[in-house]
Amino acid sequence: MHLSRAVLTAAVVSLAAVAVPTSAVAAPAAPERSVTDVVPVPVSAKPDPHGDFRLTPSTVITADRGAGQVADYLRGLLRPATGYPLPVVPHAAGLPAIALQLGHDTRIGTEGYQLKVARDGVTLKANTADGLFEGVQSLRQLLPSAIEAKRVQHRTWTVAGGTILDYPRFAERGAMLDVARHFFRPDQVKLYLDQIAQYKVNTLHLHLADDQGWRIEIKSWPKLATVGGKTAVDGDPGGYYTQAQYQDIVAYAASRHITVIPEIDMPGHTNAAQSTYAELNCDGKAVPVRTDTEVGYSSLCISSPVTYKFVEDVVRELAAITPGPYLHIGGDEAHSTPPADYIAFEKKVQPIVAKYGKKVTGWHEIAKSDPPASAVPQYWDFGGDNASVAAAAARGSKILMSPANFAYLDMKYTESTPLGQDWAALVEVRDGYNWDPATLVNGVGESQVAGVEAPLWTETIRTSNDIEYMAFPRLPGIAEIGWSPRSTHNWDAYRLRLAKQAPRWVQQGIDFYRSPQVDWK
Ligand code: TNX
Repeated sequence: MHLSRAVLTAAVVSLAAVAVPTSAVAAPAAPERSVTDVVPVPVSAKPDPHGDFRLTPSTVITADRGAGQVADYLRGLLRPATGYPLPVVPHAAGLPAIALQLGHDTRIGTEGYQLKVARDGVTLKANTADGLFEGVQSLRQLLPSAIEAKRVQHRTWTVAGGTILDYPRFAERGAMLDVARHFFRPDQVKLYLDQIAQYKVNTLHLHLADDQGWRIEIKSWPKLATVGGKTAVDGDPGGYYTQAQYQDIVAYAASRHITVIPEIDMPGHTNAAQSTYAELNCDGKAVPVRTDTEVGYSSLCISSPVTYKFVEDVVRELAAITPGPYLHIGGDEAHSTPPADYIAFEKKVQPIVAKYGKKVTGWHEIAKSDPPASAVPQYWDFGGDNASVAAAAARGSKILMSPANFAYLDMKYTESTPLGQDWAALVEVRDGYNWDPATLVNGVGESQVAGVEAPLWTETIRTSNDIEYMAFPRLPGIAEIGWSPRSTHNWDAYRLRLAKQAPRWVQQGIDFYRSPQVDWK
């Protein structure tokens, strides 16, 4: 049936005349956003349709002592698109406010928060600045996606009303960027930090050295960076971070409440060092430079004292510029190191890390060396039985979960994905979301899991757009697995929430993969 505009108008007028609420005439528009749409999904979220809060030019941000940095960050998020001043002040003095409060709430731990959005103001409470920061990431998603625009948008800014109580399932939600196969400049790393922080990722693991390139200045072995840093996969240009640049990245990460874990991979994946310094080879001859993508051919010289001088110098310098508690010592795919030598190497190197005040993390092969309970093996295999990993967990180690067939962001989505590899699996968005870190490895249950990490190896990845295409939309799924309670895990619900993130990525300029498994609209 076709009704003319005049007939429709008359119908609306007559309905209005009998005082039917307007919602009866126009189909009620589903709210664009709700506290239940946040990714990662909160522990509990109750929408309040009467509690929407409107940002205006007179809105202020109040901050308790200790909350100033997060308040400034929030202001920085909200100002470009609104153009409002949003001053950070100690007291609201009757003005509408977003209040950042620090307190003691035993339900939410060190990263949890409680958020209340009501008509007269927004209150965000946490026990720590980390918790406030994670709460700000939720608050941000309650605003229209246009809030992510870089220029002023003339429109209304409504924060969806309701309450959220939220805290993480696991302490560690990480991302890894391989800056060795291809080098990424500090500004590119910072961009990725900003992108991952919005999903409550709290760790960035930087894979700083591999066969094809060495990426961090070591003052006592200067050619590692200046010579070993020149190369990258396929003869592409390399690069390295000076220690000052690395510290600047670490500080930027800290401002996003992200801890950096630096990795020097050894005793394998060391060709860049061994082609630069002849004395790192058993025969005293430098090996040729390699920029192909083979793995497993290199090994430090396990019997040589120079090897341990090298390791100690690198560990000492890296520990001194790394405030986080962990150094990652690699340990994967050491196929050219005999097993007994591998154990001997680990037994010498792990105490060096401890000597410089850091805890050891490394790929799960390090579990074969009976590391101390403080060490965190990072599991990258496909799940099932792994006796040494289960034994490490039984001795008290927590295990970080990065199964290659689910969590590796360098795996292709489908056969026809232009970037990435497929040795572990094709990982569509649903595959990357549908696994449980607490049932992956036999003998490693919920309480023995440190968390999850999504590694991005970069053999085929050259640009920030490439990073974005592989990480989005899979990274938010790994972040949700790490943050949200298992009871909330549901693909059908997740894919709807994920679809609502896309307009935000468009505003942010994130070049994401439009998986056919998600109805992007
Ligand atoms: C395996 S799994 C590696 C890396 C490669 C990656 C490519 C593991 C710890 N190491 O050396 O870059 O596969 O997917």
